[in-house]
Amino acid sequence: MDVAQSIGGQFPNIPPAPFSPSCTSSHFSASPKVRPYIKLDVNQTRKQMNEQQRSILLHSASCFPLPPGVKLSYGTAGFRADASLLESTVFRVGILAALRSVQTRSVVGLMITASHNQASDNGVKVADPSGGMLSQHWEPFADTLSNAGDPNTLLQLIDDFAKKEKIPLEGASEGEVLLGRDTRPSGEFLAEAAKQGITSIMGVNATDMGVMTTPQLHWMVRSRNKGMEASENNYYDQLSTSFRCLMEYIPKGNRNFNVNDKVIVDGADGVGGEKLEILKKLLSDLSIDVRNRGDGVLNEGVGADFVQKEKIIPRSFGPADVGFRCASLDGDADRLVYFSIELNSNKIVLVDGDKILSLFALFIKEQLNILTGEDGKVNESYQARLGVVQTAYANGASTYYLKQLGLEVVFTPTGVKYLHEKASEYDIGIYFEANGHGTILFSESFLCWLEGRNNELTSTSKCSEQQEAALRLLAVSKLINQAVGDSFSGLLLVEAILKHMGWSMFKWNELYHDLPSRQLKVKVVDRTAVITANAETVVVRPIGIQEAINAETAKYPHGRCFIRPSGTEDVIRVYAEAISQEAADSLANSVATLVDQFLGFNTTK
Ligand code: NG1
Ligand code: ZN
Repeated sequence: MDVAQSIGGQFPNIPPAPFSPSCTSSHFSASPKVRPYIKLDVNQTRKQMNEQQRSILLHSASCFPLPPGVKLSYGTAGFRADASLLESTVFRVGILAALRSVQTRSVVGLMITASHNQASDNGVKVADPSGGMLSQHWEPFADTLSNAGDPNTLLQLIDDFAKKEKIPLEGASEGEVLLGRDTRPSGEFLAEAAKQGITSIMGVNATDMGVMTTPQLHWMVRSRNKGMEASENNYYDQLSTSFRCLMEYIPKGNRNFNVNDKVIVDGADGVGGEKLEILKKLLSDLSIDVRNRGDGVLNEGVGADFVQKEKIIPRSFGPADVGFRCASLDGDADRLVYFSIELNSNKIVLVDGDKILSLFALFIKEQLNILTGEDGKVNESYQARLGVVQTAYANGASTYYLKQLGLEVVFTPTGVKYLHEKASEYDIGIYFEANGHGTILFSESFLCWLEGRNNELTSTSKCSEQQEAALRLLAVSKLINQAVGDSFSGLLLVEAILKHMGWSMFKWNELYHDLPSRQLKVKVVDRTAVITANAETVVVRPIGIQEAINAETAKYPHGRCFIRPSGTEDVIRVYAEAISQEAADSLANSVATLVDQFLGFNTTK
């Protein structure tokens, strides 16, 4: 595109568009696509369509000016900020998602959510055709695009990027972006901005899926691109059917074991509560009592992040719930933690993502052993690789436990985009963040082998222990979301495994004892001044701070401490672990003071 030509909108050969949006309101109505109808002669098509595309982009971009002084970055999980600042960013991410769809000739997703953040925030992220996070090599483009100052600069950036990435923008392209949002009040108007962005790329449709959980949208994108049925009902069907299948293969001895069939779920007053109400109707063998379904303030004193970080009973839970298994989802239902309520206290016993991961790893390993023998050799030509992926936030006791089980444990930086990528290198890759975000990935080749093995066993040793193990693993691969961490599939898998083992939550929690830990946040002048290495365990900038952290940590027996800039909040996070809670608190506080001295407003001087 030649931007200079487009200034002033001088396109003599293009007749006026029959439909043209006006920018009188900052919020578009649910308008159709911004796509003028033009009849062109064949030889002119390529050039003319280019100009038409340019004119559409310039026009729509002029309707979404950047708020002054705002600079956003794609971060750990897309853009997040106060919702009032996000309209122009969401519009631009709409353009990006459409370009990604055209380039990959696949369906792409755009989710409007700020997950566990406060209700007044919102955010936007893109689901790639695989259903996973946006390819990381597009993130720098997301950053520059979202911060481009004026329509012409925006146009130039799109043009340069389209040339570099060989994205055809001559008008003959096709694409589709599925658009989802959580229950935040700002979601609706931001979805309109996204639609305008998406449809500013000619040939791309925005399909509004309405309110849904983040994992549902990712699941739909993945299913659509695999040519599978991909409606919300198909999602519920797949989860409930595979859960039923797992329950069918509970070992006979454990079927009547006294495991309470009820779980109480805190929906964080977000989208998870209302959707779980739909799913639970399809489940027998499990009773789900859903609390915080959306009538209170989202994420305020409720939800997985609150429960994990504060370790306090969430709203709507109380003494009557002592003795029950309780679980918390986050605002967009991609995180899951369990907890139980302590008698005569406002404290909870937390069973976090690390313990969910450990339960899953134990179960999968057990089933693989039944199927393939202790040495993991499936047959002469196939060796199944089982791997576990964690971040520096994983409690040291969980890592020790997993390694004791003989599992391969690897670390990545924070953010599921890194964990997911690493986990996909295994035949079965299990990843979880301590905060409860994670899933289990099965490789296509392993699933193919598993199907074959199951067929073989059907003819040679039907209903054998081995065949049951194969069927269980196949059911897990269908139950657990292959696109992204999903609190619903996580919840159902935990419930099925506890039943399978005949375990109470107490027994599960006894797998290992967490080392006491503390997380703090420190406000600093510029969090981007902190640069880390080695999966975020070492700070390389500013110079000198890591030595100071090391000196502080050395004062605590078995102490561990690291800092990193948050990708979702404007803070530096401090994590400390030690042999007692007092020691962990003291280490975290001392390092927070160091952070303030090196980077902050020096309030602790
Ligand atoms: P940041 O703000 O970058 O720490 C938080 C979580 C991540 C991840 C993202 C996305 C912690 C310490 N960090 O990221 O693990 O879940 O949010 O939601 O929990
Ligand atoms: Zn979330």
